[in-house]
Amino acid sequence: KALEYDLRQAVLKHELEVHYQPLIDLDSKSIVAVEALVRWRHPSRGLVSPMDFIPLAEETGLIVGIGEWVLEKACTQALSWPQLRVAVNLSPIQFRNRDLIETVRDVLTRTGLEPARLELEITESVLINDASSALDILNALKDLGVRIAMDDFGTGYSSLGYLNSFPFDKIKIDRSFIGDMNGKDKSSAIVRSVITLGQSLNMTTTAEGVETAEQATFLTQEGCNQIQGYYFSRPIAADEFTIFLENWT
Ligand code: G
Ligand code: G
Ligand code: MN
Ligand code: NA
Repeated sequence: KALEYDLRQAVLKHELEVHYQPLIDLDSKSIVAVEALVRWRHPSRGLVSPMDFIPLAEETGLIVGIGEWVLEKACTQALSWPQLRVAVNLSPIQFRNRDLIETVRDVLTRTGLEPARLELEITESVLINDASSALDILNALKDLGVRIAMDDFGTGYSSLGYLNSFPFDKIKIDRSFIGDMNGKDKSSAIVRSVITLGQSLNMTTTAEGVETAEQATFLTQEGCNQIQGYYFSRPIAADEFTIFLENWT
């Protein structure tokens, strides 16, 4: 309850921040996109991870307002990085909210961000309960011109058939597989086959949680399109990201 009160206050007191993590294209070695990740700068607890407040925000419904704020913030910020796409995470609660399509359309109009530069990340869980309405929502989002990424791929319960049935532009391979890779092991085999799957379905593949040069090399050899992880940068504040971008060669 105390935390719920604090979270309501956080929104009013502007204690939420958006941090940004680069996605690197392996062909061009350039930064092609950035993922927006929310943080809470709590007056006494310090920087609170979304893992510690998104669940509460979901239970209380606060996620709808917070999510819209993150979306608008990220789209506005992306205007100052014109060469990049911006990826924003959507909670299943936001996904099922009846106003989602209108909200996304309004934010695009208000900010003037080109829709094709916005990528919405959803997890497999949104597809499970009601696949036919999920398909309607995804198609409506696609009609706005935004891109859709399947986040944390491999951790949920959805079948491979879902990849075929839903209009995903990108598959983000969950970082647990990347962290476990060791050349000849099972995780490497899974990562390799997801990359192949993405290629045959004409979807961009992104590997998350890349922390070492070895992982980056393996992913490059296997034909992964983009990588993201601490090896290049942790999620950082917008000002810091602008400098990071200027120094990237
Ligand atoms: O940045 P990281 O620790 O910091 O994020 C932890 C989890 O919180 C991840 O699963 C990430 O997808 C999620 N997350 C981060 N930012 C947002 C956001 O703006 N909206 C939603 N729904 N989830 C987010
Ligand atoms: O669920 P989603 O993929 O949106 O979450 C992104 C999360 O992954 C964030 O918490 C982000 O801080 C974290 N993250 C990003 N890069 C790395 C990495 O290289 N290693 C680890 N362990 N976590 C990472
Ligand atoms: Mn994500
Ligand atoms: Na992920």
